[in-house]
Amino acid sequence: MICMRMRGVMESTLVAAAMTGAGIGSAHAGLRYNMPEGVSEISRSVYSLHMAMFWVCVAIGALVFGAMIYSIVRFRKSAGAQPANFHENTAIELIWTAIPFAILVIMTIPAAGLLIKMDDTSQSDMTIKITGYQWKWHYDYLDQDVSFFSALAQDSNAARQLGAQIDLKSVDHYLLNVDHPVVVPVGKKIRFLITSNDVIHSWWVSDLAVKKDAIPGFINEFWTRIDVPGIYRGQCAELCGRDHGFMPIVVEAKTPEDYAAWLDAQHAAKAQQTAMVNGAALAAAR
Ligand SMILES: [Cu+2]
Repeated sequence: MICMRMRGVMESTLVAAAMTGAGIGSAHAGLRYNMPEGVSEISRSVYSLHMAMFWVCVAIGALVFGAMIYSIVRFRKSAGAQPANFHENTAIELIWTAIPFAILVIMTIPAAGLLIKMDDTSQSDMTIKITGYQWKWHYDYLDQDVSFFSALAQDSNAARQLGAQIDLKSVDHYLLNVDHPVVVPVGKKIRFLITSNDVIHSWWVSDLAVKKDAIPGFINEFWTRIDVPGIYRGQCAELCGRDHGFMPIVVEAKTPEDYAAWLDAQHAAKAQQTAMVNGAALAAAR
C-alpha cells in the first residue's frame, strides 16, 4: 500500500512536472512534495501511516549512514587504524537479520489493519457503479435511478486540440474538469463498484485516498465517507489508450440537503426527457 501511495505521489509529481514543461504549470495546482491528507477518515489514516513509515525510514537511514560516516572518519587509514582480521560472525549475522525482520513485522501490523478497514464495504448508505470507457467515465446511482456519462469539460477539450489558439491559463481547471461531476453527500458511507467497458482504467482521487482499477469483466469495490463538502479532482491512472490524459474525475461532495436537491433536479430532468421522447414517438406514430 505504501508503495502504491508512493507511486501516486511520484505520478502526481511527474504529471505536474510534465505539465510545467509544457508551459501550463500555472493552470495546474501547485507542485506538492507530499501526498495530501485528504478529506476522509481513511485518507487521514493513510496519510498518518505514510508519515509514520516515512519517519521509521528516516530513523533507519540516519542510524545506518551515521554509523557508516563515523566509522569511515574515525577508523581511517591515515589515522593509523588497523583493520580487524575476521569473517563470519554468527551472532552479528543473526542480529542484523532479526532486527530488520522485527521492524518489518511491526510495520505490517498497522498497515494490515488499515487495509482491512479500507476493504470493508459493509453497511454502506448508498452504491454508485463506475464504468470506465475510452475515454470517459459512467456513473450509475444504483439505488436512485440516476446515471450519466462524465467526460472532459468542453472548454478543456477545445483548448487541447492541435492548433487551438486558446490561452490555457484562461481555461478553468484545464484537463481537470468534467461536464458532469459525480455528486455525493458528505457524512455517508458510499460504496463504489467499478468495472470497465473496454480496457483497464483506474479511478484515482488522492483526496479520498482511492485508486482502484476498472477491469473489463471484473467488478472491484471500494468505499469512502467524505467529511468536508467540496470539489475533489482526480484522473485516470492506468495508461488506457490515446486519450488517457483526457478523462479526469471530479467528485462534488455536497451537504445532505444540497445532495437531495441535486437528486430531485436529476429526477425532474429525467422525467422531462422521458415525456419529450414519448411525445415525439406519439407524434411520429400519428
Ligand atoms: Cu482510462
